Amino acid sequence: MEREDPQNDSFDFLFKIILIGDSNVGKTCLVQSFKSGLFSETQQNTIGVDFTVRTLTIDGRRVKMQVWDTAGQERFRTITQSYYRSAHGAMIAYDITRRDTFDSVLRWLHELQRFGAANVLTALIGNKRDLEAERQVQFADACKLAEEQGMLAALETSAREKQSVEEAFVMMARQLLQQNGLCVTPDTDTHVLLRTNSRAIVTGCHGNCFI
Ligand SMILES: Nc1nc2c(ncn2[C@@H]2O[C@H](COP(=O)(O)OP(=O)(O)OP(=O)(O)O)[C@@H](O)[C@H]2O)c(=O)[nH]1
Ligand SMILES: [Mg+2]
Repeated sequence: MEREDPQNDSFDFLFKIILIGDSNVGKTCLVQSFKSGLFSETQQNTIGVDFTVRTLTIDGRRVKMQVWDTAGQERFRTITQSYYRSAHGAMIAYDITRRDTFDSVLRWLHELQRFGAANVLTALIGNKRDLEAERQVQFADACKLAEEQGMLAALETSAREKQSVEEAFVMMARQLLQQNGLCVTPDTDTHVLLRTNSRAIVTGCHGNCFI
């Protein structure tokens, strides 16, 4: 996979990804890390929905990722729900140091099922894995939930340490390419990552393209 060429805005595929989950789990920081590699300790709460774009090159195809970063605060729920319908993929994020944010995941999933497209691809993202000493959610519990709910994968990330953030978006892009009939070659970096803090739940076309 190559980095984005800012001079070239052409693309072969356009995928819309929505980030949902409780307030302060780190959705905006994850998007910023994906977009620019930057992290902010004093990130403001999102008002409504923010929009970011980054084009990835995967197996020679230019894949434009339109990322919709939604507000987790309850008062924005009506606005954020209106963005669900057009999403091809959804990342449901929780904070590994706050059990209540993990307990909310099912509620977010139900909202997605209610307002989103029927075949929307979902991944479960446990963020802030740099705060291991404060961990309240075991990765095994996340894998179990993701499996029960037919999600693509469970991953743990750190926006602060830039751990597995890029991989999470690339994984979504690869699976969406596969759904469009393209069998993409496995990513060697993702291969290593998936053995440690991530588990692919759904296997891809022609066997398993992730693990
Ligand atoms: N230690 C640590 N802190 C993080 C990480 N990601 C985000 N944070 C912090 O968590 C807080 C909330 O991050 P945001 O990205 O604003 O959370 P959000 O989910 O977008 O919140 P809303 O916009 O209200 O829905 C900020 O203080 C961030 O600095 C991470 O990976 N590790
Ligand atoms: Mg935010």
